[in-house]
Amino acid sequence: DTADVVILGAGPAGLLLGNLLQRGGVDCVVLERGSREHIQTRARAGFLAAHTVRILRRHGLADGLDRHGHDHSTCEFRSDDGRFRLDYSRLGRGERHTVYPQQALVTDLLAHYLDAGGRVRFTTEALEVRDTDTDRPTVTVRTPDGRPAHWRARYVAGCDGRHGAARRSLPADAVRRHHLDHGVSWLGLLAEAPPSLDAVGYGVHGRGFAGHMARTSTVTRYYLQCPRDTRADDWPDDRIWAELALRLRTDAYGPLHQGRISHRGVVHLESDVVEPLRHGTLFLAGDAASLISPSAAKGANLAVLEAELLAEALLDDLAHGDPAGLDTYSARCLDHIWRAQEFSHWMIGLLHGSPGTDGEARFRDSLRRSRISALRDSRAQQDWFAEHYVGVGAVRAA
Ligand code: RFL
Repeated sequence: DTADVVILGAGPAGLLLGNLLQRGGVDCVVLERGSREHIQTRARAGFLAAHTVRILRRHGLADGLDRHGHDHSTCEFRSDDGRFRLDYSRLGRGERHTVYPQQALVTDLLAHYLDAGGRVRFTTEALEVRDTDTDRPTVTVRTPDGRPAHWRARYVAGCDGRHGAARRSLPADAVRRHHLDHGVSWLGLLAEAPPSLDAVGYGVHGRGFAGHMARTSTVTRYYLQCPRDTRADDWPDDRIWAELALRLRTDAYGPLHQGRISHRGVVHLESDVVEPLRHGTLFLAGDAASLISPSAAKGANLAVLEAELLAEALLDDLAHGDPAGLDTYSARCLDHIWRAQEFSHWMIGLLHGSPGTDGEARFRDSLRRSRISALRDSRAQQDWFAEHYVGVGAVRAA
């Protein structure tokens, strides 16, 4: 089988790329390990940056989020020092988030792509990408009936996430990997309950961080910092609600709407970046290029930004014979990626205490407390926060 561009992975990155290439008249195919049902129900992100929404609107792919998404512009911090709110639509660049579940975005992108005649192969796992230093790279896959098959391409776009085949196929001596384990784990929860605050809630507590994020009018995402060796099943619903109540200080600030916990999973806060995002005719985008801890809700937004840059560069090359965009793709993305990584890392420091009671733990806790009070009191700090919190990647001065 052949295609000009073989795209690995039908997440936000792969499907946006597929849409843009298909419209540009490029022969492409998306190979996805999971089933259609799997990708359309996999709940992950929900907060889309203003820049992400602009990209989706520019390409006519925002009908679902314009109909069902809702604006979000406030976060609330609760700590030993009381609580305060920031309305970030009145700070920084005055931008808002749009809350729209990632699985709904994936469903929309897939529908648009198929409507335009796009090709997808579900339950088709990429195993290896070979000959990436030639102009005929080959992807070896396992087909739905378990047999091996090969796809030949002019370019391969690795949008298959951190554990995908694209990353695995990079020669060790051709890329540098940067990795940081933040030493923090979260229990990620979905509750069948309406949001309890009209804000993102950040509970900073001696027992650990707790977070509240709206998803829809009937579903709320919560996070609870947990020990690294936690198994999700260790936490029955009652224990979850009791711990959320403590850390979000419901005795002082009012109760949470409770409901069945429909999903629980442990997320280790880790970040990594592969540099460069290219080897020959293989390009990486989204989580395959850079994993970012979910502390600042940047992952899906970076995936969309990178997919648009990659689509433009591939179209320039394939339709107009101009490879300049492909040559600068990695450097342009890395600029955005490192800015997002830096902010995300800062957020981790803002939200988490240190385990232990020694002098170092006390020192770090005091730094965190001071970081929160600066955010509460300094308008300059609030503007900086708002710009990076709702922005994605490198935001250049106008
Ligand atoms: P995805 O979405 O993981 O899609 C990759 C696709 O590739 C498939 N795949 C393969 N296909 C073929 N062959 C293989 N060998 C394959 N291996 C994998 C997979 O089945 C999948 O369909 O990557 P993409 O497109 O790069 O998008 C990245 C985002 O999904 C991710 O960054 C975000 O979900 C991160 N994230 C958040 N990002 C935000 O911008 N805002 C948020 O509010 C937010 N919340 C979150 C998050 C991630 C979370 N988790 C689970 C880590 C909350 C959580 C809990």
